[in-house]
Amino acid sequence: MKLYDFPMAPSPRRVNVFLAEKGIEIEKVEVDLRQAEQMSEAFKLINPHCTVPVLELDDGTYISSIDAINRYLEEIYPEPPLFGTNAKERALINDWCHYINVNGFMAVAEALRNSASRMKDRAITGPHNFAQIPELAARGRERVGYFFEDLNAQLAKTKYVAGDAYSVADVGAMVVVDFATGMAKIELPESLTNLKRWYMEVSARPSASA
Ligand SMILES: N[C@@H](CCC(=O)N[C@@H](CS)C(=O)NCC(=O)O)C(=O)O
Repeated sequence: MKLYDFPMAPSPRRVNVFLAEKGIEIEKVEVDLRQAEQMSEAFKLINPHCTVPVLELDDGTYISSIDAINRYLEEIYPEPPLFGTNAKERALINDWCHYINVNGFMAVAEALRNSASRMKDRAITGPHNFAQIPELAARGRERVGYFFEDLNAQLAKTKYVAGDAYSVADVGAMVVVDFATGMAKIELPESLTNLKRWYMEVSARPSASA
């Protein structure tokens, strides 16, 4: 098994943190996004969507979405469970992962990719170029604010994002908070005390440095 990776980017980090939680070490191949290596003809044969992470299985199969990669790893390495231990837990974790992808990750990406000068004409990932739309950057920042508020409200009720146990939903949400506050420079409001309590706890786990 091999992971096509770029450690500075949030999406591969969601797999790297997951691997660290499982205590798994696998071969990694760096795809330098700063050099646009994801757009090369050689990499398009690995992932025509031109994104990282990609997991290559020993039989040459490629898996290119974060959730599919982490689910595959969960089946191969079930301990510790990060996708829940029964039908209800799995459903809630999947629910939150979907919410985090659509309203967290995509909102930060919308804010960043429509404003950063290095992403000119790269407002959306993939093989096709799209121009930036400044209004979408502003909308993305607004959406991230609501995402923080929603997580804060959830974390008033639960210890972790999807319930009492740490799960892949916490991995996703932590990486999105770091993506927002780091690359997109969107501050976490001091008033969101539940979110801050959770964020400090999950960020202190050894896996967070992956
Ligand atoms: N397929 C991934 C998305 C992966 C993704 O967006 N990766 C970004 C890095 S965070 C990327 O490869 N960007 C390439 C680019 O900016 O052209 C998913 O499951 O959501």
